[in-house]
Amino acid sequence: MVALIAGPCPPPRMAQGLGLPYLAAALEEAGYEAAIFDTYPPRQDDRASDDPDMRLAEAVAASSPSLVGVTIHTPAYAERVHLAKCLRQRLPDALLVAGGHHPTAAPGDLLRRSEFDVCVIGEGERTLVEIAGGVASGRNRRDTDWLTAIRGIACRADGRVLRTPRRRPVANVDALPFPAHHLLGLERYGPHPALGVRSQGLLTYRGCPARCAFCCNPQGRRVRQRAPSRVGGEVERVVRDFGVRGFNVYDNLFGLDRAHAVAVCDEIRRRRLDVVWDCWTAGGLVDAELAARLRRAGCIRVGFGAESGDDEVLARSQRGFTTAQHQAGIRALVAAGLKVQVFLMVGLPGETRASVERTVDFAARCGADDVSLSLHRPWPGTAAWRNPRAFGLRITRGPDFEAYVETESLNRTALLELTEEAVETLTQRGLKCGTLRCDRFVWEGFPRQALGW
Ligand code: B12
Ligand code: SF4
Repeated sequence: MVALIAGPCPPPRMAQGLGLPYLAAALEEAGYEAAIFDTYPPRQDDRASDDPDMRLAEAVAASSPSLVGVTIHTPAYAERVHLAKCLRQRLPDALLVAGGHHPTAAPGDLLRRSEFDVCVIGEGERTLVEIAGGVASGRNRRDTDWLTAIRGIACRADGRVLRTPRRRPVANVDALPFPAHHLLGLERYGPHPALGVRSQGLLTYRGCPARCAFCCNPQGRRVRQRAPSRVGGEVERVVRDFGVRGFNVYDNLFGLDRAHAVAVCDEIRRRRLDVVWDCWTAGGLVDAELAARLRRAGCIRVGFGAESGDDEVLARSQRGFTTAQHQAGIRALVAAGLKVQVFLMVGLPGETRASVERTVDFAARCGADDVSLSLHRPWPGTAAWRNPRAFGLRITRGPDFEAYVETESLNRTALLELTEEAVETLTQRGLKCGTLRCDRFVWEGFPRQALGW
């Protein structure tokens, strides 16, 4: 039995990332039993631990897994290290495997400082199945020789961290089974706030050829498309088997390959499924015609990664788009009747007071319905993290990957104040403007109990 743990959330759940459902499907296809744990068990009586991670570890241990996999995003680093400690207490012999963006970017640190036995680097389907095969044949966590023969991992060997040769991403993504939605307990899910109905993630391709300095580009640079008929088949199955009518398309840039995007829209429409969905794009990748197709296929909302209203900042961030391209894309989407939420950051390479003003102006003028304006948080695995000086940034790092940036002309306090002022200005101008604050739960000690976790 393999237990997989996603970044647990307080109930009700909303659209889940697709990593664990894809991993679980690959395990099941290979003949292994898998379970997904994505919510902290509530504290039902006085005997239950106060610590939500310990309650989760106890719930996982009740199914006696020999292998436990945990997804880690950087802002949750310290919490997942603590979770691993709880898991180790309850499951002294289970192999603890970490995967996802953080272990991919910084496996050595995680292995040195936590109870995890293995970090899986990059896409995990093939790698996890091989690890599960080893565990099923009686291999254990104390003898690491067998692990060193598996590509695409980091593990401890003779007291050192050892990285095995790289594993290439799955070339034919159509060969992967559909995500294991049946393991998610979809009846517990609440409606997605932007779609108004229960929703699930969906990918029409993996990869991103762009090189944005602030992004860890989780899927590698090579684009691997799914056949539109496979995408349509997955949508149809989720609607039919689980009564879910909403989809969050997690493609990095919808419209990157126009012909593929058109074929996906047409395929969804052809199946007459009465679904609503949203997706992410940037620049002028979606023009008027593609926007109209999106609308006809059930797309009602688009997240738009404009990032800055200043061309110099965009160029120094290697964003690959100009403000004029962003503006054209937003206009086309709005004209087609789609709701657009534009995402912007403060603190990118080359940021100055004047460039922040241009970002505020852009947000106010661009025609989007909603604006999300956040402070740039640097992630390991990004070009900016690896070589901040090349981007004119200074990055101060804390022990648990809490990090903040300073630009050539703006220090941390100034950037934070400018972000807050910008949100206030836009709100005063009548725009719906928010900021991504999820990371504060972790970094600023937000009392989790207050959320009922
Ligand atoms: C959907 C999504 C969410 C959802 C669901 C999150 C989730 N549980 O996955 C929500 C809205 C909750 C969310 C929240 C946040 N997210 Co988010 N999110 C995404 C998004 C758009 C898609 C994820 C996805 O499903 N990908 C498709 C699947 C197939 O790929 P995958 O998740 O990478 O999984 C594969 C591998 O990574 C690996 N793998 C993953 N987990 C594991 C576990 C094991 C055991 C193994 C072996 C392998 C493995 O195998 C998987 C299959 O190949 C990504 C961007 C992206 N394109 O991936 C950002 C992304 C993951 N998010 C990111 C961030 C920063 C956040 C937030 C911090 C945002 C914020 N400031 O609030 C929060 C943090 C949440 C938390 N506490 O952990 C960053 C992560 C950067 C980093 N270094 O950690 C990303 C990469 C966006 C970006 N480029 O900046 N997010
Ligand atoms: S921010 Fe988007 S476009 Fe840029 S590298 Fe990351 S996934 Fe690609």
